[in-house]
Order: sequence, then structure tokens, then C-alpha cells
Amino acid sequence: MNLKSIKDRYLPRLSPIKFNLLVLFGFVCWAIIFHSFLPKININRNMSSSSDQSSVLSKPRSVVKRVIPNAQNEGDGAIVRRSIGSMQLNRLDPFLLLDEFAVSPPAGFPDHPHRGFETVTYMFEGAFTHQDFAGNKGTIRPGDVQWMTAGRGIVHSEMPAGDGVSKGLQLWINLSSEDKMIEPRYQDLLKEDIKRAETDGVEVRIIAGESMGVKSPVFTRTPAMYLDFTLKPGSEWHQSIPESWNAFVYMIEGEGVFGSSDASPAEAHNLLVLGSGDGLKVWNKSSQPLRNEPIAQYGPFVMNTKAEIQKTFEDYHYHKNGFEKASQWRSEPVSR
Ligand code: FJE
Ligand code: FE
Repeated sequence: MNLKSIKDRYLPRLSPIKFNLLVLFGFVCWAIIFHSFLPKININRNMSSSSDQSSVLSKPRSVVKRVIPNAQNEGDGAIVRRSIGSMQLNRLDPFLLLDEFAVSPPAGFPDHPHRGFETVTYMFEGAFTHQDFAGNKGTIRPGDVQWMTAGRGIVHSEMPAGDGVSKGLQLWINLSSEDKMIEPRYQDLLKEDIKRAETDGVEVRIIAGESMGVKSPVFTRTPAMYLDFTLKPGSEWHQSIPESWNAFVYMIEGEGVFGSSDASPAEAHNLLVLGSGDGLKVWNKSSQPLRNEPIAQYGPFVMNTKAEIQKTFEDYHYHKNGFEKASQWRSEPVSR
């Protein structure tokens, strides 16, 4: 086959190669005291010794349950994937509900009341505007968090701002009986104010609690840790979690291996309940991305530079550098 025939045969059929390889994965890891309503532990003091150079875990936690939430309607036409608070996982003390929401106007969560717990809203895409009966008003955008303590009572609306779809996570955390009637409070965390830390391809945003020696300023009345991790391909992380705390992982994007390295990978929208132990091991086993490599393509030859393509023409034409057998070989007729 000469170059002209290669061109005629293949060029019309080949389009530029696009790699659609998801290389990041993020997960949110929460941990909380098992009997959260008993001791009042200062989370920072409690955590400071434990954290967490991809630390040595003597009793790593395993995944004891996987929940794959179905999309359902909530509020006024809003779509949520409810993992905690569903039939599959009614409660994970003190977590009452976890919704991954996707909402486009005019849908939303119009005026409704809350009492006796906290809501934590973490935005991924779009924007959400919050208004309450005490005159508070604000909009959160991707990467921002609103930590709201409803306490004795709030009536509010949570509506998407802008035309497109708004996405995020909302978690409800119970308040102990003595805290249920406290004054309502907001802790707004803008993306820029959320501390980040990074080592060896592992990035963490510390919304509450501590990781990699970095602490969040958020006060969690019910002791809690909220970490958002992104692991590059091939990286691994060991995160300490206090032994008596309930913990779960929610997968946002990509594929992650949790608990043991031969576990089947978890995908986006999976919630993993962790068993007992002193921490969590996690791997991103996806292969290295090819995204940043340049492409020079001519028909069935795909290299990085034009010079390499020129060299490839020569190699193929003169049967060199890998094409040696091309001079002799012909396929056999296929019997029909
Ligand atoms: C609501 C019950 C509710 N999931 N995710 C009844 F839980 C809600 C509610 C939400 C909610 C709000 C956001 Cl921003 C994200 C959510 C349930 O507020 F509105 C009604 N009527
Ligand atoms: Fe609400």
C-alpha cells in the first residue's frame, strides 16, 4: 500500500482523536463522633495528634455499605439524589440527609421552615440564593459553602440564581437535644477562604476539621470533619479519622478505590459507609492522562510532531524501524 492509497483510504474516515479520559476524582469524607450527642470534643484538639501524613494506619476502615441514590423530586420541581435519608440508608447518626441537587429555574426550594439541625450546602456549579425571615440574604457560587445552624427556627427559601443548572450537595447534621433550640447562625465560607493543602498528587479542601496539618476555622457544634479530596492518577492517600466517629465518602467525579486496593472502584454519586478503624486508604488507579501531549496526525499515523510523521512516512515506505515485515506480508483471503 502506498502513501496515496493510505491517504485515500483512511483520511476521510479519521477525525482528530479526542481523549475523553476522566483523570480526577473528588470525594468528600466526613467523620463524626459515633455517639455524637455524648462528649463535647473540641475537634481541633482532638484531631491534632492524629493527622495525617499519608499516615500509618493500624486499623484501616473498610467500606461496609455502598448506596447508589436514585434521582427524585423535592421542593418545587428540584431533582435530588438522596443517599442518606433514603430507604437504603435511613440515617447515619448524626447525619440525617444528604442530597446531591441539580436545579434549574423556575424549580427550587421556596419558603420552608427548619428546626433542630444544621444544613451544610456545598456548591459545584451555578449559584444559589438564600433568603430568610430574619432579613439575611446571600448567594453562594461554585466552591462556596453555607453552614447554617437552624437551631430554634428558620423560615427560608433556597433558589437557583441565573439561567443554567445549579448543582451541589446539601447535608443535614443533627443537633443534640440541648442545642436544638439555640439561636440560628450562619457561617458562610467563600471558595477563597477555604484552606487547601497538597502533597504527592493529593489535594484537599478543608471545609471542617483538619487534614495535612491544616485546620478549618468553621465551628461545628456537633463535632464534624468535612474534607473534599482530589487525587491525581496513580496517587494514594491515607487519611486519619478518629476511631469512634461515623464516616462516609461521597464520590463526586471519576473512579476511586477505597478501603482495600483490590476493592471494586466507586463511581460518581456513590455513597460509601465506612466501618470501624483509625482511618481510610484511598487510591486513584486511573492511568496517566494524555491530555497535555501534542498530536500530529496523518491518516493512520498519529505522532507528536510533523517531523515524526515525516519520519513515519519514510519508515513505512522503506520498511524500517518496525515496518520491516511490511515488504513480505499480505493478508490471506477470508473465506466466506
Ligand atoms: C424543601 C423538604 C426539604 N434537599 N437540597 C421539603 F428537604 C426541602 C429542602 C431541601 C434542599 C435544599 C437545598 Cl438548597 C438542597 C435540598 C431538600 O430545603 F425545600 C422542602 N419543601
Ligand atoms: Fe432549607
